[in-house]
Amino acid sequence: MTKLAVVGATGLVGEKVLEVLDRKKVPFDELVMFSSPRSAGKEIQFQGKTYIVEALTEEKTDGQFDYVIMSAGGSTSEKFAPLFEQHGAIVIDNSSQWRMHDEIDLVVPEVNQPTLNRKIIANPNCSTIQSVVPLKTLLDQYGLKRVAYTTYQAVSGSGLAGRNDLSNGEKGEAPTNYPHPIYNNVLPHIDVFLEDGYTKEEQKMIDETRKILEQPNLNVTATCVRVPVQDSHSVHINVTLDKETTVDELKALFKADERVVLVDNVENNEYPLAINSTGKDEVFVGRIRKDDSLDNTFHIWCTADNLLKGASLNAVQVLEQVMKLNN
Ligand code: 2RA
Repeated sequence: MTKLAVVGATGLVGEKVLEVLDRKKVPFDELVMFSSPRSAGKEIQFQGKTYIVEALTEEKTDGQFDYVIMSAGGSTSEKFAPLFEQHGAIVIDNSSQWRMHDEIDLVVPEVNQPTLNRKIIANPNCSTIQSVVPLKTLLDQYGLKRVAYTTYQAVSGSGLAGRNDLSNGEKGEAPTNYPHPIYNNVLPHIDVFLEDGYTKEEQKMIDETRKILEQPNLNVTATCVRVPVQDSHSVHINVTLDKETTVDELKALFKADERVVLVDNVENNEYPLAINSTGKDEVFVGRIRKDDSLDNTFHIWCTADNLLKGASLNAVQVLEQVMKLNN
């Protein structure tokens, strides 16, 4: 008897989690959907049944759950994930709350396995998830010396409000979620600024890349940018390898690697595009070029659906991974 909880079931990512659970026919015997008190009572149709979303309370964490997927923000996860864990559940959390805790696994199933030191597993940041998949391929084959990211992140990464700001902007209305208009604009500002001038989003990519790839001394830097795109993040990865190789070798490597989809035929204007990634599970790489300004350095363009592989799909893949470990 497998009992599953989805916390944040009425949110943008939570809705996608349900969609992926259904599409992948993840096996469970009982499902409970939780939300904040504000959204409690909402009816959700799922696999032919009507579910009434319940307000999450401390008492309800003692519901004999085997697995919990949380997409409800850091403060909710800080309070409730340990309670679910104490009552025996394995918790997969989409917030940034637990990611950098030493004893907590930070998992991208194509890259690493959970140790389950704790029964809380953190889902990485969306722009990190899509980037470490091709980087793992390069790490295993050539070793990594340095990574410089520039991201072009969709507004859905900031939730429904981001989408509203994009559509409001089209109507010429002032933004609610961003410090400046996002419509017809590009904002080098995601999350809050830190004392060193980096943003929290940029620091997340740096710290999480090192943790997931188990490369604590890897030289990583990042510039994270919000662009007026509804869904799917694009990331420019400038990567320096430990060993020599060629563009053709890299293309052959990615073409043969089932963890990514190579889209790289510039003669035909074929390269990864956000609009072609939306709704898809895969991580797309292309526009692979040599960077002659540094030895063994290459440019890679990477896209993925930030709500799927960047969040809900990765969380469900982690669930499938731990279900396998438990059987
Ligand atoms: C964003 N990665 O895109 C952050 C959180 N989802 O806003």
